[in-house]
Amino acid sequence: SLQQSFTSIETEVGDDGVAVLTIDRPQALNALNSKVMQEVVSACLFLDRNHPAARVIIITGAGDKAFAAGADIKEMAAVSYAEAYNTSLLNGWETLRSVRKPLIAAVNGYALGGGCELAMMCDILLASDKAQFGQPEISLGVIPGMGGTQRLTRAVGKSRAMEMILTGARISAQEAVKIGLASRAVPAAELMDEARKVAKRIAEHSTPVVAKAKECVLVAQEQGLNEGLRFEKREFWSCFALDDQKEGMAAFVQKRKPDFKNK
Ligand code: CO8
Repeated sequence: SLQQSFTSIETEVGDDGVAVLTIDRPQALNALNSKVMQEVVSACLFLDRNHPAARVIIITGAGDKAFAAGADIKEMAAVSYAEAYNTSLLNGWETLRSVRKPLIAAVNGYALGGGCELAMMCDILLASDKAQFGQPEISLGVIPGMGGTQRLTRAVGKSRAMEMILTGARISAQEAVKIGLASRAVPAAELMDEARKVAKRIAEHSTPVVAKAKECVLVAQEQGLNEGLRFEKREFWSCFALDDQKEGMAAFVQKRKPDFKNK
């Protein structure tokens, strides 16, 4: 089963197609130690590949203080360069890139360092109005290492990314929305309802078509315009190989709701 022997995360799949994965180390502000990494990654892969009932995955943090206050500093403090290099320290997070189902970050509090980077690895970033974002690595004598220098720069542009990464200063949820890091900020008490609402809406659509759309948007972040347009066109054409395209367009013409079969 899904929850298996997880000890640092909680998982739950509703009958509405929405899975919620909660990082559950509130006493350490949900700091991302290697256990959390293994569990988040293996839960996401399982939900993605082996759990058709889960169509969208929401990632959030336990408690009302933190989404995740970064990689676990206590675990990293004594690591040598050789160990970091030889073990590909924290590289496991990159596995999340292979998840095809949409990931929504419901950022309920601090999203700092690796926490901000995890949120940015998700496809949609919703923030509680109490959330704070930052890349404070510089004040620990390191730099972001889970994609922060790349994804933050793409999200908010060079000058803002430089300011955050070089000063280590935190920004508010409102500021994060203003600069395009988060799509919306909502009152803390409404965050999970709002995230579910967005997730449910996505879950009503054809799973393979949603996956194609997600992949195309990610290509926009990763490749140049010509490559991206070529990729999009091919994915668009390939939609016509799906029964769901026939159903979606027939439903429109017949003025009824589509009944997607995900094939
Ligand atoms: N790691 C480990 N423990 C943490 C972390 C963390 N990142 N953040 C908080 N905690 C612990 C605290 O040590 C404390 O534990 P204890 O009670 O045992 O002392 C507990 O959580 C509560 O924290 P505070 O008492 O500090 O709570 P405050 O409300 O006073 O402060 C802050 C909240 C401002 C969020 C503060 O905790 C803080 O500054 N935390 C660290 C934030 C940070 O620097 N994050 C970046 C970490 S580095 C990183 O993420 C690198 C990622 C790149 C990896 C690259 C891999 C290739």
